[in-house]
Amino acid sequence: MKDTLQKVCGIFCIEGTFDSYEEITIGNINRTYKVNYTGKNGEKQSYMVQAVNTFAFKDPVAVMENIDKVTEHIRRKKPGYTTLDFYRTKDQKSYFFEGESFWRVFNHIPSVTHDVCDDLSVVCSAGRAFGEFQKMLADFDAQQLHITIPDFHNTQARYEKLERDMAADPLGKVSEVRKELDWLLSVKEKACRLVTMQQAGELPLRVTHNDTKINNVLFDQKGCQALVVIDLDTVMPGLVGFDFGDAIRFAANRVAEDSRDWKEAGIDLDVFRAFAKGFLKDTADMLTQNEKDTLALSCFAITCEQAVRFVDDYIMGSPYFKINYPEHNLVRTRCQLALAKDIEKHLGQMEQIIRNCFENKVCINGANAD
Ligand code: GN1
Ligand code: MG
Repeated sequence: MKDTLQKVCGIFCIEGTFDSYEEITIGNINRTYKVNYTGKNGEKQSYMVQAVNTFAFKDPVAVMENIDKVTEHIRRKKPGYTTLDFYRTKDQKSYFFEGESFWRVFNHIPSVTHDVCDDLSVVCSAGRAFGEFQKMLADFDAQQLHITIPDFHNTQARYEKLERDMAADPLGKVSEVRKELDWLLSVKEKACRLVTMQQAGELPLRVTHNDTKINNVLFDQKGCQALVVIDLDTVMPGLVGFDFGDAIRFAANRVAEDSRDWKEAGIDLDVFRAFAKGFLKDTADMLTQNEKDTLALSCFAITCEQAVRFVDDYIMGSPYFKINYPEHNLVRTRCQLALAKDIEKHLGQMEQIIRNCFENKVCINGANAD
């Protein structure tokens, strides 16, 4: 691997001596490495080298074009705001394509990430970062964006693919997950409601991040203050609920997304409230009534959608998500299912928390929002 990384860094005109590298295991799609160099004057410098997964991203050049446009827009609006900066090759490209491998290199930002977090001020800060991200892109022309993964959060289309794959059942795994599948199919209408509303013109399309796991926020080195939202590969037109729901699905779960203790999965309402307060700080004023009314439901919808994606990948032999052991996607599915069931039970309370946030004008630093 060292030779490949060194070669890639050379192509992106990185100078100095290659010291070492480590693989960053966060992320279920791309392969990411931190490489450490000593520059000409003896200074230590690290870079992030990433191999984009071309099975997930069929047109990675389009991904890079989107990222360039979005980061440029943010830089123009907020000079001095931390952003990812991509290194260029000799011919000024932000990527290097060789065979199946699509490489890019960006700045390493000294920072901390959280996979799970029960510190409510940290959660609130993450919410604020994702809300601010969406606000910064509110005046970005969505027409300029390529659709990097079609129907990415089209829950209906995700269900339809699952149903096709269940019918084909190429590996004979469907009977093993019959219970999970039956439950998911039984809530299909509710899980797809956001998409149905969007199709009926009842929810507006915005520019959304679409992959708002809390570990896609870099925090300062104390781990408290959000610095920047990363992983912009899926920035596309979407619903506000995609970002809100996905963030809650990940950050407000009582256990990790792939915990073998999936029976313990469930919604932590304190984390939910803290994230909502942060997220709504910048977005509250721009949301329509329907958007406000469906924020809690979006958590249920996105959790079901994620379960559909994991179980589908499992029955197809896990071609999409990185796995560490054969049943990894099954464990992830069960964990999402347990979480979705718990969210469903608490929907009324979640809706009340959101209403309280609006009534209290989303006072991020002030008294409790409920
Ligand atoms: C993938 O790469 P990562 O871990 O940020 C996936 C998300 C899923 C997530 C589940 C392009 O995100 O949609 O929610 O795994 N990204 C893509 O952990 O499919
Ligand atoms: Mg991602």
